[in-house]
Amino acid sequence: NDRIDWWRGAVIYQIYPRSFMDANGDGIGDLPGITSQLEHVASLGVDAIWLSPFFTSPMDDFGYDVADYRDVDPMFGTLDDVRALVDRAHALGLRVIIDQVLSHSSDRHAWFQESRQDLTNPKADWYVWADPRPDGTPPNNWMAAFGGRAWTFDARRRQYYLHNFLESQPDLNFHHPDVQQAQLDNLRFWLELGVDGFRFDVVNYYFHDRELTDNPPMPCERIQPGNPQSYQLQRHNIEQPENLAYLERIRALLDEYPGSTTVGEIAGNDPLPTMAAYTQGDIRLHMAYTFDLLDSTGDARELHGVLARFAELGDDTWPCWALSNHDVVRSATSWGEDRALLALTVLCALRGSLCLYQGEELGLPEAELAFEDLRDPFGINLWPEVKGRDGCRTPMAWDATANGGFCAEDVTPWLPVDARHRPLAVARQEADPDSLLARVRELLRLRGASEVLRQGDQQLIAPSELPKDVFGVIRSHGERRLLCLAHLGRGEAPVTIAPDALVDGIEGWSSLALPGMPAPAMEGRALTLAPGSAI
Ligand code: TEU
Ligand code: CA
Repeated sequence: NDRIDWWRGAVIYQIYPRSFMDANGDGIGDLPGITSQLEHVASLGVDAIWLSPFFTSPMDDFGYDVADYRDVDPMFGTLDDVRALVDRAHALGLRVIIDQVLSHSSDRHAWFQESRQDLTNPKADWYVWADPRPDGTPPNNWMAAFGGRAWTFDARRRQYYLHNFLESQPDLNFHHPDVQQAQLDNLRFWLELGVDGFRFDVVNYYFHDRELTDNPPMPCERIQPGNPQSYQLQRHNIEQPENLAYLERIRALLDEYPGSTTVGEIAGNDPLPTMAAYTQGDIRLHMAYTFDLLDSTGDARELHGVLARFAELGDDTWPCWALSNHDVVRSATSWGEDRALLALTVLCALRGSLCLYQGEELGLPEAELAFEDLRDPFGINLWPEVKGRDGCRTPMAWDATANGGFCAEDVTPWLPVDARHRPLAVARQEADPDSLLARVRELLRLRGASEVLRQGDQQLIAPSELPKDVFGVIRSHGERRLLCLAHLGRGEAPVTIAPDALVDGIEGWSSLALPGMPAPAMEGRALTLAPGSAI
């Protein structure tokens, strides 16, 4: 596995450091805790890990507010703990991708502390400052993702600063060449330390329109009630053309480190074309993802719609698909608790690289939390209209003890362990050869061993050619073609399909046993597929 393009078709396991494993008994996960559990991750057969932020931070957004890009928050450990983690991962055959939150910093970053002093200091233009309108109101109508205006007034400078997220997450001004260079230097620091790549937070948010043009209103049907940012199209606060050239500079840096990789997170109103543009030609990002599948509920038409729209943008692209992460409802809940394996099976059929989120291999459902237990500012600020992100961030379930083995039983974990997670804990599933965990290992082994699945082309089958609720793709690589079908209907009725009618010019075919899926009934050259199954 020392290929330079190992990332193409790879499976990446996302670890949320606060919630993976607490090694020092303070109820918060940490780097030594992660290192101690990497064997579990390696046993799944994944290629890499992605670590959510562990950098120095006041934790207003749980590390997505960085106060020092080159150090570790004491809560998580030290730089030596990062080195030990990277060494252990490499010894286990796992690459290490770390989160980089370049678009904004914490307001406690030294850069912002300096920038806010006056209008003339050396970092005065490192953030996005603007004068109030004559009546004292913010310079334009932009809204923040976590509630309220995207502008906060600073009494010392008598100006507003831009923050697309929390007030304590000021946006850096990427139009400034020194900011561009400073962030490239930070990336180099981590490449020198030995990491294999980066997951870039909101990689399409780096640049804003310097004219500060007002955003247009959102079409009514797309407004999410209670989420103020969804009331307007994010047209001028993010997603500016200058970003393309900057991503090429990032790529040139990465190319100095053979085998390194990048995956960009693309948020906003119309992310699919951006994902295509950023990965096309393999000169900017290696991979990118959007929330389109993360928000899916496992409906055949919905899946086809997203993938077809992306496919139209060209095949010279490389997506990284995921169904769960630290921002969205866990897939075992959004798809249904009885469909956790089905969800991962469908995911494994797709062209692109994949992300798996900690606990997804166990089928953990979204945790239910009382308002008093919430910690996520997004969930707290917009409660009760918007369901926050704490439900997918509760501690990993390692065993069936009170705190799921995440921390000792007499310690209070930073978020409570959901009682429904304990019976699904790793130790429980290890003891059961028919567990979801066992199936997921088989499934990932099957995907890993298949050149067609990892690297092959993909042709989507139009819903009109398939029975209702069936999702299908044809993957191909060289002479080999693989027809992947899933019956995503929730009713009782099985469907019959003739593969010969779907794949042109085949002379013969055989069906592949999928872990945990009933063998399809075959009659002549037709297959019968039960609801909730895949072939
Ligand atoms: O997420 C970007 C983003 O768009 C989400 O915050 C989204 O708006 C929200 O989760 C509602 O679904 C990234 C990180 O993944 C997230 O954890 C950070 O809070 C955010 O950026 C700010 O850094
Ligand atoms: Ca700890």
